[in-house]
Amino acid sequence: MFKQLFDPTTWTYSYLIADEQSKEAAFIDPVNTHLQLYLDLLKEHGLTLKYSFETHVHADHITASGLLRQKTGAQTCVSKFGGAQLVDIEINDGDVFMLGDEKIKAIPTPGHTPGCTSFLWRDRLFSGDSLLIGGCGRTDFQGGDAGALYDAITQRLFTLPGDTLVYPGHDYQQRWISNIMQERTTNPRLANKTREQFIDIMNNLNLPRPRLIDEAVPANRYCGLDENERAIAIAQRETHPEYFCMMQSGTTGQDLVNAAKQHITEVTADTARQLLSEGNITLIDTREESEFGAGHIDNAILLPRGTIEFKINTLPELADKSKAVLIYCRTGGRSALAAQTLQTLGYTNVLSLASGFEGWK
Ligand SMILES: N[C@@H](CCC(=O)N[C@@H](CS)C(=O)NCC(=O)O)C(=O)O
Ligand SMILES: [Fe+2]
Repeated sequence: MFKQLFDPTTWTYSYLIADEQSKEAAFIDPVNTHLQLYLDLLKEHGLTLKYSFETHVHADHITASGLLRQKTGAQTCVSKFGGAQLVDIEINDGDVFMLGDEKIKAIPTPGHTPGCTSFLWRDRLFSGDSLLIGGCGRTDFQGGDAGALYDAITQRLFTLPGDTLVYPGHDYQQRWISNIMQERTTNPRLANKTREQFIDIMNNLNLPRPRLIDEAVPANRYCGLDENERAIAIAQRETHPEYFCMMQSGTTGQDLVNAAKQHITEVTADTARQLLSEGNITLIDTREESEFGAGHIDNAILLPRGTIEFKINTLPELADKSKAVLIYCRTGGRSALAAQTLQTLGYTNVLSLASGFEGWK
C-alpha cells in the first residue's frame, strides 16, 4: 500500500508505505500538523506503524516523528549525521528496513544537509530535498555543501534505473512525481552540468530564508518534540525500552539512570529521615522481594520497579497522586527510574533517596 500526502502550508510531501500482509507500515517525512490524519489512516487500514523515517532534519516544517512514536510505538529513524537527539535508529549507508517482506533501503545523499538520506522502496525513490522535480535542495544553510550534493545526486541517484520513480520532499509548483531519466536529462540544475557549474548555480540562488527555520530546526533536532514532550519521551524510553531497542547502540543502563536523574528530585539520607519523622509521606521500596526480605526501612511498602505500572492502583497509600512519595532502592539508580515512572503516571511530589538503602544504613 502506498500513499503520497501533501501539506499545503509548507508544500511538503509525506509518504505512507505499508505491507498488506503483515500490516507493518512506515511514514517518510510526516508533518506534525497532520498527526491525527496519520493516526486515522493507520487505524482505517489496520496498520501497525513500525518506522517513521526522516529524509533530514527539516528547516521548513516540524516533523510528526516524535509524536508518532509516543502514540504508536513506532521507531524514529534519521541519519547518524543528522545531529538529532532521542532518535531510535541512527541510519547508516545501505541500511535496509523491512515491512513484512518489503524492503526499504537507505541511500545517503548529503548536500542539502549533511544527514540527508534518500529511501528506495521497490521502483520508488523518496529523495527528500536532495533531488527535487526540476531542482534540488538549497545548500546555503544547515551545513549545506553544493559539491557534496552534486556527487550524491550524480553518483548515487542518477545511477539508478531510469524508470525509477522519484517522489520528492517538496514541490512548489504542484508537481507530484518524476523519474530518474527525466531528472537526469532535463533537470536545469543538473542535466549536462559540470560539478563547477552546479556549485556556481547553487551559490547564486539567493533564496529567502524558510519562514519557520528558527522554530523548525531546534524542534526537529528532538524528533519534533517540544520540551514537555521530550520529557515524556525520555520517560517513555524508561518505561517502554522496547520502543528504543535499537537506540544509539552505545547507550547503557547508567545513561538511562543519568537521564532520569535530570528529571526527578533526589534527597539525602538525612533529609529523608527528617521527612519521615515529620510524617505524611509514603515510603516505597522499589527493590526485589528478596532484597526487601533481607532488610528494609521501617514502614516501607514493597513495590518492585518492574511491577509499578500494574500494582499502583492496588495500593491505597498511592491513591492520592499529590501526596508526597519517597522511593528508594539499593543505591539510587532503580529508584531514580521508578521516580520518573511515577511522575509519568501523574504523581506530582516524588522524591528519590539518592544514596539508597546502602547509604541509609
Ligand atoms: N518558502 C519556503 C522555503 C522553501 C525552501 O527554502 N525550501 C528548501 C527545502 S527545506 C529548498 O531547498 N528549496 C529549494 C528551492 O526552492 O529551490 C518556506 O518559507 O518554508
Ligand atoms: Fe529541507
